[in-house]
Amino acid sequence: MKTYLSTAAAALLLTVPAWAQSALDTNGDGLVTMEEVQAAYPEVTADVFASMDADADGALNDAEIAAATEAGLLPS
Ligand SMILES: [Ca+2]
Ligand SMILES: [Ca+2]
Repeated sequence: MKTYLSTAAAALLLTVPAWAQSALDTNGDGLVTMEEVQAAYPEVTADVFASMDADADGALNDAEIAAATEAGLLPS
């Protein structure tokens, strides 16, 4: 049982934290595109999206979503 518990704990640690896995990522690919953002927040414009997309790859990763949320650009 002890082994089972530590294995479960390790699995939990390896799992992406719930807060990092955005509900915005509707197709679950780990990136949030402008379409996915706008599906939830139609008021987010391309300009706002671009300001959230720090590395300008056209999608938001966990770090960018966290930063955008912290900056108040996305509701948490
Ligand atoms: Ca996605
Ligand atoms: Ca990006």
